[in-house]
Amino acid sequence: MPGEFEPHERCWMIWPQRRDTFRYGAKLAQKAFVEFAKTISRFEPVTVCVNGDQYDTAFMAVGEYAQVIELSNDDFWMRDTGATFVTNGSEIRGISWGFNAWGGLTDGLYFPWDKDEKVADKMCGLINADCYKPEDFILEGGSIHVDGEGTLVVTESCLLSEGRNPQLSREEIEEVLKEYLNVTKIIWLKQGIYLDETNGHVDNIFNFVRPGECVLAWTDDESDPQYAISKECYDILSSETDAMGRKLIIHKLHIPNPIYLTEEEREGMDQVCEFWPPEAGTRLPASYVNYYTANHAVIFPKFDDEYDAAAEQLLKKIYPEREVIGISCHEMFLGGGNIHCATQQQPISGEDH
Ligand code: KQY
Repeated sequence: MPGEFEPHERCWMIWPQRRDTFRYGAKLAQKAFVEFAKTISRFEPVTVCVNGDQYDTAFMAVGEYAQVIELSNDDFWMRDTGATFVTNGSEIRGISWGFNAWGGLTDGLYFPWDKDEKVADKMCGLINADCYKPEDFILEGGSIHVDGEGTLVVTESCLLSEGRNPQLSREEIEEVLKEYLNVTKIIWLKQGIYLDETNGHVDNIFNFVRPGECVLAWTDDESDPQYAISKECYDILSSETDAMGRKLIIHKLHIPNPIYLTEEEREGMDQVCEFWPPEAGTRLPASYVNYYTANHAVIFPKFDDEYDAAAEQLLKKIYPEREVIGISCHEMFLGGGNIHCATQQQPISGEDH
């Protein structure tokens, strides 16, 4: 699996539509999404997948910037339901992991998820790529980050969660990941961002800038529960070497001030059961690390927070060769993820590389 910072053929996304996670029938999330898709399309071709009932709406909104195709789905998060692409240097193939809405009937986030389960297979079909299907193995794309040179970073809280692969030991999970992603070194962080409903996806707390160099979500506020989590990640990353034997250069990317779900935002979401949407006042898992590395660009989430400027400054410093663009992400973020979770890169296959 190439690193995300390597050249892309295109970026895949899904039109936001869920009424129980986005507010006001997802209208505000759709507006934010258009800005987002338009920005990515300046750097690489974009494909937007959409359910049939919203095809015309999506086409009118983003058809000018993206290829819009009908592809049934249950939710917006292409990073997690889409194919993970791998290449052997001359050919590209997809991996269609099992998907159970972040924990199935144990602690998953919705039911049913049958359309999401098929998104990756359909993507591979559309680009005529062969598709691997690991048997009885649940994984989301947001729970893995690779450096393209043999190193994979994951979190224990997610990959060892009860709702995913409880029948497998940590060693057995490692075997599957090594085989399908062709990695030789797996670095296990303990947890992701505080209260992240994905059981702590790695892509909200950590990212590779390039081989040997990474960013880590951070806070200087020792009273914030995030502090102990980030500090533990920092200690693990500083004591590890990657697959090539390098010590990692770690950049601390300060999180925004805590953001809480407001009563007004909650009221805008459809109530679908006793425990959804969550209560007003619930802290949301905000992190600038949830950015997308596009061809020649980095597109990062802005939270209208005092730390937005510091995030932009750091990203510009560590990505001098890329344009760094901030996008107001709040409406998409209300859905539980962010910019990185909403995308899936298709790497350029070997021959074009
Ligand atoms: O963070 C992600 N990769 C997706 C979050 C999904 C939340 C569903 N409500």
